[in-house]
Amino acid sequence: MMTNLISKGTTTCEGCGMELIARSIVEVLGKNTIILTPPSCSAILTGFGDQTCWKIPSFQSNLENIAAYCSGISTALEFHNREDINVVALAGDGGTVDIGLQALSGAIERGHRFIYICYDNEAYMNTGIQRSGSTPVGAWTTTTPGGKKEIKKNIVEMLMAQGIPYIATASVGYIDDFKKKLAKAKDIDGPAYIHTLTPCATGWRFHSRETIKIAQLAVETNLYPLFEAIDGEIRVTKKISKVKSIEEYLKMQGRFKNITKEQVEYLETNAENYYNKLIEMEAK
Ligand SMILES: Cc1ncc(C[n+]2csc(CCOP(=O)(O)OP(=O)(O)O)c2C)c(N)n1
Ligand code: SF4
Ligand SMILES: [Mg+2]
Repeated sequence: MMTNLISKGTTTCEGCGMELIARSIVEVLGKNTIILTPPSCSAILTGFGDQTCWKIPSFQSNLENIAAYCSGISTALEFHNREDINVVALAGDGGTVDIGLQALSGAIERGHRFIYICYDNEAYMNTGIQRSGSTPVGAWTTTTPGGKKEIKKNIVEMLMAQGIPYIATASVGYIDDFKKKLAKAKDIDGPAYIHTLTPCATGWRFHSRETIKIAQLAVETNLYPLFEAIDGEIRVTKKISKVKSIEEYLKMQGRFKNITKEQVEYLETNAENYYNKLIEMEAK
């Protein structure tokens, strides 16, 4: 198993959830991998000029077109009978659910073989913590100083509606679950998508030592259920028997300082309903 395909010193913030996901990607997929990053915090790993943290081929796309680049690279590899090489996008939530959505949807519709990993830190962090379509209701960002009014976009449901052959959610708090899902995604003969929750100490306003705890709590409160769907068949990969309090999760993060009672109630009801819906779909 390869564990050293990213250099030791990087300039991500202390406790960055995205960096842990990046390290797990190279550990699971190994050196036969081409990694693409858009403008975002993952671009820190790709670097600039002749400096990079990756010890595998890497490519920097634009924010709106990473999936189009994946399509092209994947097609070229297919032409050269090099399907042993993994094509992987590591993109943020803004570059996925907002700005790059059209290219992603198109690449999935055409059925290219590539793995798209969205690391969701729930805002445009690299440019100064602006709200994205993936920012949850009630969260402070620099463009929602009183808390976001709108609800989080459910990109996983959108892509499932497109009939993607493999899709999963993951959390940096359950890294073995992420690695298993990535190993499955590698063997899919078509597009695979993993939506990964990666807390960001800088933008969410918590101490960097709490990254894993917060990522686990998001799952244990049912705010962020872990599941996968292979050809539309859902399997909940982490069953929650004793649901933890959403208030506990919110209190750990400065960004929810001004969340309203109604918004908390919405989060609680929605989390419960969505988890129950997934369990019902699994039973079917
Ligand atoms: C079309 C376009 N709009 C805006 C930008 C400026 N920009 C660069 S990185 C970035 C933030 C991306 O946010 P996200 O995808 O969530 O990744 P994160 O920074 O959170 O890691 C933005 C807005 C850009 N490069 N291209
Ligand atoms: S701003 Fe957040 S996502 Fe970006 S490097 Fe820092 S901790 Fe990681
Ligand atoms: Mg982001």
